[in-house]
Amino acid sequence: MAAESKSRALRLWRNARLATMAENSAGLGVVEHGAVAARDGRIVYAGPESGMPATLAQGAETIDCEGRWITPGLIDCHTHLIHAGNRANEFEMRLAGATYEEVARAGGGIVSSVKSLRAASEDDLVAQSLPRLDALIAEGATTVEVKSGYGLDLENEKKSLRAARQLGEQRPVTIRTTFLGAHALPPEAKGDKDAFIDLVAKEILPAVAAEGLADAVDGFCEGIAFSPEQMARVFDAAKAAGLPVKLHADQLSNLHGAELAARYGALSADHLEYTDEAGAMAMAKAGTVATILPGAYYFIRETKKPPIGLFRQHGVKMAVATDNNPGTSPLTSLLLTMNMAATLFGLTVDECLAGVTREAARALGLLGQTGTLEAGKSADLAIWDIERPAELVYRMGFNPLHARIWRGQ
Ligand code: DI6
Ligand code: FE
Repeated sequence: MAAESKSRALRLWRNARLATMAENSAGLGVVEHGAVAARDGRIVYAGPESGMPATLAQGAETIDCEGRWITPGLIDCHTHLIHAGNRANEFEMRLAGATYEEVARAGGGIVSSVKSLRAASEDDLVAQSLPRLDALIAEGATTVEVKSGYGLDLENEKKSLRAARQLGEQRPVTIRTTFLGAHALPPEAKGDKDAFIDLVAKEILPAVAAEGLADAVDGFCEGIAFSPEQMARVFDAAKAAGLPVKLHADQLSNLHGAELAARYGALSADHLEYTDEAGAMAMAKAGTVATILPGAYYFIRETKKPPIGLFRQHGVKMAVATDNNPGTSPLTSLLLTMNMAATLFGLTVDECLAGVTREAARALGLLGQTGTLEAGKSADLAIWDIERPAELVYRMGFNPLHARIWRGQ
């Protein structure tokens, strides 16, 4: 009996080609004749099949991958997956000529999603968001970050984060929650941004943190949202609550959000279309990951590209994510997101794949747990019917996933 349960806990995927994405290996960390072994949901070996300790093969449940590629399970490190309804109507307005900022200033935009979210129950939010999560999972996602930010008061922010946690109970996937209270000004704030930031920093954030509902804190630093000074007050509250920070920075203009994020040791600064060299240098120094969000760039027809060359030059790590949200990126495909990052911004195949695995894990503070195929990490794998990794970036709207493994299962 004991031997039987032991053997069940040991699983071996052999006859595979691996893109380990390991930090210290060149490129994708390719292993041509590779195997991955996992015990109790953790990787105990990932490398050449010939170098695997013989004891691992004994009693293991063995899966012949028939030469398929194995990558780390994909990670979407920036989503607003929990939302109610959609904004296809605003899409139509923009097609008729309005800009995203004009739609927002006319009372549409984020605030219209706030109205929908407040009207929805927690269970309704979960039910509406599960199909989006399922779309990510169907393409091999094993970890997904989910932000609040459409509640904008204590009850509705908590409801959003509880709904996000529920997603992780209803599906075999790791959910990381981020409190995005400083996303937009709710109607009841009557234009007083400072008073609202006080409410977020002094009441909502501490309460959310005390209930353990958030793994990190984010904000929208922008002309149509909050100033760097206001964001700093939220970040101070996050630090006081012991939570790491991230920032929507320099998406529509350069308010030096990247530098602000770096100053607070942020896990990531995200969007970054208008970031300048000083911002890139500050991020490099702080180890803040640049999260590239080509879906939003594409969807709002932005023309200013994030400074990929500066990120490379200064050694800023780059993650790639969907930014799934109803207003600027109704995108639920990490494969298509990689294609956009390559085609629109010139990321290489290696950068794209690192961006949705290792660097996405880093952007969530999870690099010790997932994001590469290395002993000690969670056995989060994606097995693909492809001949070469470039195919994952190359196709548009085709899913070559063969199997997805989350924590060894
Ligand atoms: N930047 C974005 O692109 C999204 N949020 C943000 O801070 C847009 C969210 C929305 O329009 O609903
Ligand atoms: Fe976003």
